[in-house]
Amino acid sequence: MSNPTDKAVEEFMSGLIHRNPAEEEFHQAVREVVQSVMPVVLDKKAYQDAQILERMTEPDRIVIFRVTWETDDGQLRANRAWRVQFNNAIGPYKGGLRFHPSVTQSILKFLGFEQVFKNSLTGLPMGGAKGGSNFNPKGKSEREVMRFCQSRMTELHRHSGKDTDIPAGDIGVGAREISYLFGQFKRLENGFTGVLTGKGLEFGGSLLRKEATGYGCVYFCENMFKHIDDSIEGKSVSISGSGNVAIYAAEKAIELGAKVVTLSDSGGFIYDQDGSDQDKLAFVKDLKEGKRGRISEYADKYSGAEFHAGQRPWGVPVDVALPCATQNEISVDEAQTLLDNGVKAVGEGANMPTVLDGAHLFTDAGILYGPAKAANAGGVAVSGLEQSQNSARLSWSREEVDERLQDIMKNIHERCVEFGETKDGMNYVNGSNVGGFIKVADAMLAHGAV
Ligand code: NDP
Ligand code: 2IT
Repeated sequence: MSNPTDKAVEEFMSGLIHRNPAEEEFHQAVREVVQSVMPVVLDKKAYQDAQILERMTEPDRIVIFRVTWETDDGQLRANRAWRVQFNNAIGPYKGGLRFHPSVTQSILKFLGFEQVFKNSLTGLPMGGAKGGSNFNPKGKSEREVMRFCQSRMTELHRHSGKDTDIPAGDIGVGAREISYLFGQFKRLENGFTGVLTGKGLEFGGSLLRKEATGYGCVYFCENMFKHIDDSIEGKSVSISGSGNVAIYAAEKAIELGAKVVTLSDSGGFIYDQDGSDQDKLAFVKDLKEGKRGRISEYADKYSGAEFHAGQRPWGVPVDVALPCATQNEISVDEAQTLLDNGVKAVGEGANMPTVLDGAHLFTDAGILYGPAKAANAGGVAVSGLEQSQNSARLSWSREEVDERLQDIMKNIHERCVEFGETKDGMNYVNGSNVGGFIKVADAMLAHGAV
């Protein structure tokens, strides 16, 4: 290994892996960042003296607790829950909660770590955190979900607060769960504060928070296209997932004149060769947000669409791919297939949806590759705007929030260009990692040994 940067990355990673055994997702997320920021660290002795990388990869704290709750037929159940408070150098801890049976500490550490850089990129004063539980909301009754959320908040409220840590949604945590969590927080604290974001509009939520991640992802793609004098208009788009992020990414892409041909869930994907439209999306919203149904029902309803059970959508030739389901949902082979089929842009609505070697393929091919911490930052950005509105005790119009969201996505793009464009071309991975890193690292330097 002749290159000093590569050598420093490997030395750092071997220590990190030793300290955090069997946390593969966390290793993956850290490796991607360290590959980008190591040249900056090697160039600045103050970062090395302050052990900046070692400190930024160690969460401030992790709270692990048991959540006991009762089923409708009176049986007791216990789940494990976490809150990973990763870094509060530039603002109170901020990040979502994930309820999914696959949740582990490694997954929440990777998500919390990513959130630190993402939140820094938004330009808003937010630190990074993530939490969640291996609880599976699927198949549970409304009352069971409510009892789980209440029991979870009974512990979590000690660690939350509008100036301490502000949770929000993620996979398996939407408006319903946030509402139950908020209700219990309010009751325990005897106070009405903006302690969660993604709240209902009736009790302190922000217009456009629901749409923000998906819309923001498409705005980021449009900024990438603009940078090469192109546009998403007229492009074919494949989207994975059919949850909060996927639905609103599809809505905005269609509104901007793109043709959305796929959606998916863990059961498979639908291919709609005619392209989806706002009416079909209204059906999906009702199916997923209301009835909690399966995406296969789209193909039952619309005869032009096919359902491919047990498969992901990346084999369909498209101009733009928007992975909006979960981590590591684009394998190396799938990344290669997308490239072979002529993909021009990939915008990551989900967190870390592409395996590391697949991400390298996208960057090396020189396509427009918008990594998650830049492309999906619109959700947490509007969460930040929800907090601002709560503090000011007012609410902005939909147009006002949308304008701010568009500005924030444009600024994030500019920051990526500032730190990622070289004579060899544009590298959004380096741009977002370095752009997010510097602000947090400098704040930590300023704070001294804490
Ligand atoms: P939802 O729970 O609303 O939807 C998740 C979607 O992804 C569902 O269609 C689900 O299918 C599918 N999915 C989840 N896990 C898997 C899996 N292991 N394999 C295949 N499909 C899966 O979550 P969101 O839309 O909120 O989140 C999607 C992604 O976006 C996540 O990576 C999240 O971290 C990220 N994100 C979310 C933000 C937000 O504001 N909500 C902000 C930024 C990023 P099924 O129903 O079958 O499980
Ligand atoms: O991954 C994410 O950025 C989120 N799930 C949203 C976090 C938030 O605090 O709105």
